Amino acid sequence: MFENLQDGLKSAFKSLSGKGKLTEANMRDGLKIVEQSLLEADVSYEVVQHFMQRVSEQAMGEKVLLSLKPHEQLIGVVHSELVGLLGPVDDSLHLKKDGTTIIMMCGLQGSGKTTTCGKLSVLLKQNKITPLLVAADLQRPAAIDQLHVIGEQLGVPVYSEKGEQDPIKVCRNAVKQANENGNQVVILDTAGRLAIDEELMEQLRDIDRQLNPDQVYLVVDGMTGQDAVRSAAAFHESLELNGVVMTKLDGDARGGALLSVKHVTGVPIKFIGTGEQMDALEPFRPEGMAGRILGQGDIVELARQAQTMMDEKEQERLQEQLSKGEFTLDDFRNQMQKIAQPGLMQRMIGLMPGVPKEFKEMLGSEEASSEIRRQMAIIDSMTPSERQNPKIIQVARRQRIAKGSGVEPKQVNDLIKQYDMMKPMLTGMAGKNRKESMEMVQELQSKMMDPSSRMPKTKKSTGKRLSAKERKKSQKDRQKRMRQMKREKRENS
Ligand SMILES: Nc1nc2c(ncn2[C@@H]2O[C@H](COP(=O)(O)OP(=O)(O)O)[C@@H](O)[C@H]2O)c(=O)[nH]1
Ligand SMILES: [Mg+2]
Repeated sequence: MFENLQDGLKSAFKSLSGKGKLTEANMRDGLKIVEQSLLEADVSYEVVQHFMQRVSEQAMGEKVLLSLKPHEQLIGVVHSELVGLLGPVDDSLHLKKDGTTIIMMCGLQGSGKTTTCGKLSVLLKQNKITPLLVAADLQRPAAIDQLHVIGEQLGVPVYSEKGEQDPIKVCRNAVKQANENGNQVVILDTAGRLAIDEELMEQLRDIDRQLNPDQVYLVVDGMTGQDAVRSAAAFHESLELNGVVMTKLDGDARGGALLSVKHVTGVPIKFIGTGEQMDALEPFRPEGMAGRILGQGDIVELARQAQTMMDEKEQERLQEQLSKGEFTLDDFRNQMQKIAQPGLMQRMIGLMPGVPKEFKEMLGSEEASSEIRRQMAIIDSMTPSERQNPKIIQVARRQRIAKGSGVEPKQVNDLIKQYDMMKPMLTGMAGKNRKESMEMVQELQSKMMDPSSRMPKTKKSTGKRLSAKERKKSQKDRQKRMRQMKREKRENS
């Protein structure tokens, strides 16, 4: 997410690190890079000015300039100013205790309204609430079908009236049905247009007046940059929005829209869409987002997503099993299958703190997911008793399993080794108190952070000493790199 912005900010901080105490001139240079990165990320000019003024005031102060690690102080300042720019946010849907809560979704065509209706249903269902989705986009016949497909996929009821021309009528009847059926929440999927026009606004205002929704959300496409901000301003003018859902932040979005919309329009972002899958909607938290922009990850969101991978019953069952010291290859396979869901791995990796970019790319790559699929195939080729007790897998069995899953016997071995490493860690964690298990997670994390401990090496050292000629070449290369680095340092300072 927002890689260019991340890189830009990183290079700004890097230019200041290792300098000890900073001069005002050093700091000004660093801040210039921060400003440049924001502008390149398509943050609105006005927001950049405001932001830089606040950051500069603090950065030029004694507290930062005279501190021992000024660049770390500056990161802290930028972090808190980002949080200030994005928040405060209230990600509650404000559901009524009694009666039906009506949520109206609006936005331009293709912004992700219908998809977001489905995603919101997933979040609601996690809280044991089944909403009624209403097909109020009557502009395009396919829109009704699209909502039905999503409803079916998620097990959520959809209300529609084929052939009806009046969206207000459809919405009214839908609310009536929700009341009768006891759906606590009604989500209206309204029509959009290619561009903002008065007719669209009039239709939406009409629905707003007649249905009196409790929450009105605007869905904007985060990839469209400042256009998203402009459309938020226009919709807010007409409808008094309660919040924005910014979608498609998983793609090439540069981050400018996300950072600008609250300051420019006053409407907070409530949720962000981070993928086409139905579980790719996150409640928006400014602290977490600031952390991600600064490359520090977002542990809270990571934990939230990890939790949604398993329902309560499953978690309980696994805990109970683990505390008895049981964790079979079947369980191992289940865990892998969860992680292998399309898009999930990439999203989770993006939230991890301190993972180097190349490593992220590797873990999120197609290769990594096909590796997981391969591992699942290996387990699938085992008999139930082998899965219960992998110790019985010796040469002959190993060969049979390898053949069955189309891998080399060594890969079967590797998988069992991995499992042997995980099992004591997981079962050990089950009986532990919070502090102890956090220590274990940290240990696991530091193992994960050390790319050499997990990354398959592309070029393996043979352990042989290089020939004289090769040594000379490698020395030359190193010297060249050093000279280049020195030159860059001189140019930057
Ligand atoms: N990558 C990505 N695609 C999305 C996201 N949200 C929606 N889309 C895609 O955007 C397209 C338009 O979405 P749709 O919900 O039909 O938009 P609508 O016209 O506003 O109802 C579809 O192809 C969706 O899969 C998102 O968060 N990330
Ligand atoms: Mg739609």
